[in-house]
Amino acid sequence: MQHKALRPRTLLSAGATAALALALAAVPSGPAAAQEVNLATSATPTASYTSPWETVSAVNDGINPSRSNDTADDRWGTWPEEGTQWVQLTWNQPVTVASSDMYFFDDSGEGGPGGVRIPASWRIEYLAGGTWQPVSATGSYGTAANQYNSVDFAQVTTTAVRAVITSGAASVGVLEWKVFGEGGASQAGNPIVTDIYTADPATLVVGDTAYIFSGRDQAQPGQEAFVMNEWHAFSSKAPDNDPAAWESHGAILSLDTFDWAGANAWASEVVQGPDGRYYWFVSVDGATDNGWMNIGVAVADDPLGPYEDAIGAPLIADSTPNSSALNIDPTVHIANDGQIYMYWGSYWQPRMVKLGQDMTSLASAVTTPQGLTDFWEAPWLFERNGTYYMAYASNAGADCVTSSAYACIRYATASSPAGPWTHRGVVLGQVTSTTNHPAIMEFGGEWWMVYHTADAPGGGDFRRSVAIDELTFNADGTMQKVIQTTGGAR
Ligand code: FUB
Repeated sequence: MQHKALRPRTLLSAGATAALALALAAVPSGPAAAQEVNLATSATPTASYTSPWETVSAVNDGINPSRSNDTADDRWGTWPEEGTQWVQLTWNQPVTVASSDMYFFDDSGEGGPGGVRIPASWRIEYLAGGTWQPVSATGSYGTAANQYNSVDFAQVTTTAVRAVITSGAASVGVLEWKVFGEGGASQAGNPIVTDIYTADPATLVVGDTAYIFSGRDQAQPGQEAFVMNEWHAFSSKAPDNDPAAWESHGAILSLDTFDWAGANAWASEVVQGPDGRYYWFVSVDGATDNGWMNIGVAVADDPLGPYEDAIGAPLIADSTPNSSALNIDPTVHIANDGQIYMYWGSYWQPRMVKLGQDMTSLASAVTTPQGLTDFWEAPWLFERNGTYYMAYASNAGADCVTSSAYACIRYATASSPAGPWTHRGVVLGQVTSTTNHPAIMEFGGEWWMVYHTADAPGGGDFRRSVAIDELTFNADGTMQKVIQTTGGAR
């Protein structure tokens, strides 16, 4: 499925304020300035008619369809009503919009003939002074199946747009409608990706670019299990919790890269090795492991790949002496003296090993680190001012969680990356998903905590979303507890 979080198109920068003063009228296009985001997900959807078993909220739920007869998620349709129908998006504050992506629903071939088909024609209108006006489209209104139909138009500032759809062979329907622009309720704010579900972030800074690598949660609504087959990448020159700050690079690594892997593209980290190449340490299930996990390594010359399996087999498996009860969540760090350390583990069993300079071999026995109080899983190792920090998920302690089903992020410090560790407290409280997972980076003198929650529309424990918030150090090197923010709260 194609990821299309942000389309770097442009709007008039002065448009929002000026055009609002012009009584929400259309204003001409102008020079490039602001970056667009999909504003549809912050609108309230309504429709001329909705089939009783379908829902109009499907049109702006942020879920990308895989094809026009994709019924895996909710959809909007008008069967048995035909003729001219409309679906509308209304914002509680004016927005300035200039383009749209429309994915039509067509249920032919879904266990019967179905009553919804690609329409004969359609157009976009916007509310101006209490009346509906057609937008001035710069191209034609496409009616292709199995893809988004993109329309650019002279930007308008308005509180509502609607797609007026004329049926052809049967009733009409929409799987997803994106409307790109700026304004409305603030779009800044976590989670930073809402058109797919993302989890287990890992950060990497290379020059002037910050990267977030994440897993992708593909569980269907109500499905209480991880379904994770690929890893995605996002980059930014100015990291922030505004989704517009992040460019999506789509799925750049999948289970297919590892011939020996069978399932579970879980938590990972990308690290630049001594040879300058990028090593992506991943948690994956082997093809025949029946639910137990391994750590594999992929390698590439560029942070965004293409990646290939660096070993052709797991780096860590159940057969590795003294491995963890669940061999997941690798974190790798090259210390100031050049030695390379990897920590990982779950089920209260952290583990540590030194890696060879090739990043793909073990250079020590596996040991059990000391001092990681109430460790559950998800370690993240980094260094600041000569002190080593280990952040990790914990599911114990009244200072941490309301129930052991959830996790906070604790941290410990040490003068050596091998420990021993001294527990320092909680740096990130319980989140809305049961799992919690830290990644920490410095960029441009600011520190950031990247994690995941269940906060995206339709989210849940198995439909998580990556978030980012500022991380503050005290003068003595301890970390303040992160203030978690959501949509526009900063
Ligand atoms: O996403 C699957 C697993 O859940 C990760 O490996 C853990 O860190 C937890 O987030």
